[in-house]
Amino acid sequence: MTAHIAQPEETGQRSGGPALPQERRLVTEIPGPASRDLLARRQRSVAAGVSHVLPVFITAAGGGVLVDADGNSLIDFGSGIAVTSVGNSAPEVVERVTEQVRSFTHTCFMVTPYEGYVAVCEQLARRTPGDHDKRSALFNSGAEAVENAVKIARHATGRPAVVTFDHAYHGRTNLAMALTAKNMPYKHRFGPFAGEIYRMPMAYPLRWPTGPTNCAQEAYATVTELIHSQIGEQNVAALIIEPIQGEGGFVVPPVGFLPRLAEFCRTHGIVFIADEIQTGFCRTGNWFACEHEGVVPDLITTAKGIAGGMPLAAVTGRAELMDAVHPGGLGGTYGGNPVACAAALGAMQAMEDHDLAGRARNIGALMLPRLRALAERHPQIGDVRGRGAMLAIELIRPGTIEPAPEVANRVAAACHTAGLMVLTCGTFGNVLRFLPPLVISDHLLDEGLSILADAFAMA
Ligand code: PLZ
Repeated sequence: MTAHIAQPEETGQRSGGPALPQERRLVTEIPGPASRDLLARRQRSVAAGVSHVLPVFITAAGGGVLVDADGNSLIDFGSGIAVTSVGNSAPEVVERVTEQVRSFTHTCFMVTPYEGYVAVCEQLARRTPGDHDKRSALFNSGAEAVENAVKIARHATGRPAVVTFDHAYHGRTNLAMALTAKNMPYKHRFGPFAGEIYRMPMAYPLRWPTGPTNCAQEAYATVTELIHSQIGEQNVAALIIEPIQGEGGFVVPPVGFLPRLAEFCRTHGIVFIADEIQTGFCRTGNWFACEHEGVVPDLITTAKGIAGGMPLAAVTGRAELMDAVHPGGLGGTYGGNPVACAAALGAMQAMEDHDLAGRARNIGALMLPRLRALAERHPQIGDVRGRGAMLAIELIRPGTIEPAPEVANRVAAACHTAGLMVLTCGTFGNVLRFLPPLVISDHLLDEGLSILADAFAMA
């Protein structure tokens, strides 16, 4: 017999969004019978290569909770990988999307344009770092934005080489895979990869061979020396970097590294691309993570948080670079779809109205001391790091920096069973990351942190 899939109205709610009861509530084991039935259907119809973190099938979400098909309500510390920063089904997003869907769903901006696309580009010019003249182009996914940023940089400079970093993540399309560092699961047997990509050491304080104090200075010296000796500055179109690395382990470069790299790029006519796909839109306590050190990128790639969960991505940058490309050289059928643009305008409105950058700073201020206290008690926690509401702990074997992915996996699994959604990441799979929706309540944050502490006590 097939288990009954609980509908939102049976769990006391007509729909998702912030009106959902902001509580953790477990009514079955995780996953429950309805989710297990759906999992069986999934296994018969969805390709095995597309995986999941936790097979609870979601029927409603909002604020800081995810409600599943069995009527369980889980605390969300993942935001669908840093996407629903304004919360799931945020009213500002729902209203604008509903209105747009009723008016028209698609024309293709390259066929007959519409205002929403232009309005999103105006907002991007206003919100991204730097007060220079800017242009934007809109796409569907982060990987597509990254591909296009590289196209634009190569076209504008007439140079071939692109510099990327250890632990980088830039997506799953062919060029983006080439830029991404980690083999499993992203690249294994998917080559050959795009050419003219050069990987440099990353300023990773915990793992820098001579220690964190020397990291910024030595990493900068190594990177610039390698670019000079192995590529030649004049052959480099672009350097692409995440201001805080995401999938690669929430690696926060030491202060000074990013500004010096940006300066080096400026000196040599290299396009500095900040990939803010995970860090952008208030996540780190500023609209963009580059702002923490006053870095002004030439091009910036955005996606995820931009549109409250609707698929939208952008490349924004200096007008002279963006406009270097001939008409027709950039685009795509769905890029800047009107419904996604309406969602983005609603999401940015919500970020501004509710000061979500400020809220991200509050979340950091609330969580960091608790995570540091946990690290005092558990020697497997080798590092606590992050900014705003983009935080992580790295698990190691006590007394070493040897990665302990099994501890990360055990703690994550215990959190999931207790109704807390957490994600892991890192080149070595040994980092627990925390990305709550910025609209989550203090009491859910607090309860989530207690669950995490209990999970550590058991691990
Ligand atoms: N650049 C910095 O974080 C996406 C990947 C999830 P897409 N990160 C989540 C997965 O396993 O596929 C990401 C990112 C940074 C680019 C991307 C790619 O964005 O929208 O997933 O293509």
